[in-house]
Amino acid sequence: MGQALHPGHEPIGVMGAHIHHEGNWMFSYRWMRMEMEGNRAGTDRLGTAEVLGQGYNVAPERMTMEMHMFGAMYGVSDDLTLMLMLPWLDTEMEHVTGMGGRFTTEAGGVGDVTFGALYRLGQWGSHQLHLNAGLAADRFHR
Ligand SMILES: [Cu+2]
Repeated sequence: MGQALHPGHEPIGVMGAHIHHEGNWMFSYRWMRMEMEGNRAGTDRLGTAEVLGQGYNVAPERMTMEMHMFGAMYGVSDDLTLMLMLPWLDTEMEHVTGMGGRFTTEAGGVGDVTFGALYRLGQWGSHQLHLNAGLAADRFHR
């Protein structure tokens, strides 16, 4: 764990909210699980029968997504920090068919790799302004 300029101030899900001193490395691992259920049309909830009644052969009922996020940060200088984020995703979705059958689909793999740079524009007392620029590489998508 590296020494950040303002350590421990941001919530765990917020990426790139701090910069590092020159020569400092930080490695992180975050785990996230998301569960979704049901269907909606706009803001209205739709039951499975209503979805199938609209002419669809299959209606999804439930989805679970797990994300393992690996991250690395490096302080090139006291003003410039580079970031790399590599997510691994596992998704499972349960479906019901118009004939009453059930099946589950699974998908997993590497998500979008993100390269980022944080540049400190200025610091006033305990406040600091920095620029967060990122580039996502989605070459893993088909
Ligand atoms: Cu860091």
